[in-house]
Amino acid sequence: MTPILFYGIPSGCSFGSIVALEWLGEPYRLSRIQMPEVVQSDAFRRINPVGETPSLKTGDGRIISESLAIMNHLGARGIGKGLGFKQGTMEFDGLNQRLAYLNTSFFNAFSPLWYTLEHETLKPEEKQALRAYGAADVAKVHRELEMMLGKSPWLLGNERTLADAYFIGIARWTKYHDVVDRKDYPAVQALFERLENDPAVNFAHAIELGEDVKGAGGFAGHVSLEQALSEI
Ligand SMILES: N[C@@H](CCC(=O)N[C@@H](CS)C(=O)NCC(=O)O)C(=O)O
Repeated sequence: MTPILFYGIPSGCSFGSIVALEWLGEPYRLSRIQMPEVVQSDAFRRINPVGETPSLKTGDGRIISESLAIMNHLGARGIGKGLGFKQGTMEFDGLNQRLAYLNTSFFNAFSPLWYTLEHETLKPEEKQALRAYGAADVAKVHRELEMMLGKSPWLLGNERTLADAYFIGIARWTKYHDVVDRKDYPAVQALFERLENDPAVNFAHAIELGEDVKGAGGFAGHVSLEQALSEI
């Protein structure tokens, strides 16, 4: 069966997995999961018991959850395209290190900010403390990424990898929180702009917006959660 990526809307971190699938170019389908309602439903918990996207149903019917695991799965399929590397090589370790950083430090820096947006009952002083914590952390990870990038165009040097695909899905969250000006981090800004001009990133934006788009060739259409469940 054609793999299915379960992606969360609005603005899920699964965005990077959509970009990765487009770059890979192999056939895949998408299943659109509304957050928080559907992602936390009993039906979706049959896909991922922790009630989070992304999850990937592989061609042989297994379910893989967690962005890092999905990226490494897709990376292994994309070795010939330079998207991933053979485990045990220096290049694999480098990619895994970047992905781990993005999936922990970078992702988590935004957590207090999302929490303040999603919990309206917080007291003003609680909101203020969480926002200050998030703002400082988001600035810190931007400083760190600027240092990691140095003069390189991509997160691993001269060629794009799945680390860049995952990066863009998280980096665009600054537009919701307004805590850093990315232009203060020129290498991060350049990477962001390079990716925003990438057809796969434009495709992923259009998918999130519910537009009718074709992609680079691998995308084989949407399936409902019900249909995906019936294939398990
Ligand atoms: N560690 C997981 C985190 C996944 C995660 O937090 N997903 C969010 C969207 S970015 C989600 O599905 N949240 C459920 C909700 O909003 O109810 C990963 O990296 O895949």
